[in-house]
Amino acid sequence: MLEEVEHWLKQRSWSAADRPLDQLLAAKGAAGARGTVSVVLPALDEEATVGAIVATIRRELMAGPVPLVDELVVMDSGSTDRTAAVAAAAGARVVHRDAVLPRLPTLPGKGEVLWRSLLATSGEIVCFVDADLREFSADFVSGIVGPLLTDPEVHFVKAMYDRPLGNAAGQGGRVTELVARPLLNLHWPRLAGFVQPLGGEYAARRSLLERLPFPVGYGVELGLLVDALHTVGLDALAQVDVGVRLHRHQDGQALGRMAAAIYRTAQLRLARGHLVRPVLTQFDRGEDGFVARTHPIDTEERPPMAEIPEYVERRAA
Ligand SMILES: Nc1nc2c(ncn2[C@@H]2O[C@H](COP(=O)(O)OP(=O)(O)O)[C@@H](O)[C@H]2O)c(=O)[nH]1
Ligand SMILES: [Mg+2]
Repeated sequence: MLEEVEHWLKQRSWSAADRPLDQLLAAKGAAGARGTVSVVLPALDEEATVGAIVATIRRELMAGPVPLVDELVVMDSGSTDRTAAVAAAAGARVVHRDAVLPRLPTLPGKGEVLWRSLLATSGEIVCFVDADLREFSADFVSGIVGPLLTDPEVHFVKAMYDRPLGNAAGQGGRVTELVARPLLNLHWPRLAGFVQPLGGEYAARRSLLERLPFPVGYGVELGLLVDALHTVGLDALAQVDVGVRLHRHQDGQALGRMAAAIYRTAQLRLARGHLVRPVLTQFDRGEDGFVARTHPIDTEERPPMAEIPEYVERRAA
C-alpha cells in the first residue's frame, strides 16, 4: 500500500463512536448554515424497508433531543409499489424524480436520482442512504455526517461496515471485491484505503457535490469517489465505521450489469488522461503569422520480441 494511504488511514478513518451525539450537536450549532443536513434516500420499489429507515432517522435525529438532520427526502425513482405512501407516512418528504428539473426527461438509474436530489434539497451537507437497508441504525447517518460537522477540512465521508452474505461474514460486496477494489488499486491507488468504496451511504458538502458529474446508474459511487479525490484531494476524504450493513442481495447477472457500469465509469475517467486519439499540435511561422499543424502521436507498442514465434524459432536454430 502507498505510504500516503497508510498515513491517510491513520488520519481519516474513524468510528461512529469517536464523535458522541452531543459533540455533533454542539458543532452543528457552531457551524450555522454550514451545518445544515439533508438526508436523501434513493428508492425504487423499496416499500418493505424504506418506512423503518425513515422512521428511525426521524425519531433519533430529527424529532427527539438530537435534531441533527434538517431535512429527510425520499427520491422516488418511479416506484410502482407503495414506496411513496410508506415513506410519507413514516415522515419523509417524497419527491418523484420527474418532478425535479422536468425540462430534462429522467434517465433510469440510481445516480440520476442522487443528482436530481441536489435540486430538491437545501442542506449544506448532503447524506445519501440506500433505501433497502435492514436493521438500519441512525449511527449510519450521524457517523458519516459527524466529520463534516467537526472537521472543516473534510469534504466527503463514506461509511464502512461488515457486509455479511447470508450467514457468511465478509462475503457481501462481491462487485466491490471483484471489480471496484481491483480497479481502484490499479488506477487510483490513493483510494486503496476505502473499505467500502461502493457503499451507498456517504455524506458530502454540497459545495463539492455540485461540482461533480454524476454517472446516472450504478457507476455513481465510483465516479463520485474518483472525482472527489481529484477535486478536493485525499486529505479531504474520510471514512467512518458504522458497524454491520444488511440489504437485499442481487443475482449474478444483475451484479454483472452493475460491474459493467462501474467498469465503464472507470474507463471514462481513465480516458480523460488517455485520449482515444491523442494528437500534438505544433506551430511554424508562416507569411501571415503562425500556422498550426496537427500530428497523430504514435501510441502503438509492439510486444516483446521474445513473444514473437518467428523470433523464438530463429533463436532456437
Ligand atoms: N436499481 C436501481 N436502484 C435505484 C434506482 N433509483 C433508486 N435506486 C435505489 O438505489 C439503492 C441501491 O440500489 P440497490 O439495487 O440496492 O444496489 P446495491 O445495493 O448496489 O445492490 C436502493 O435504495 C434502490 O432502491 C434505479 O433507478 N435503479
Ligand atoms: Mg442494496
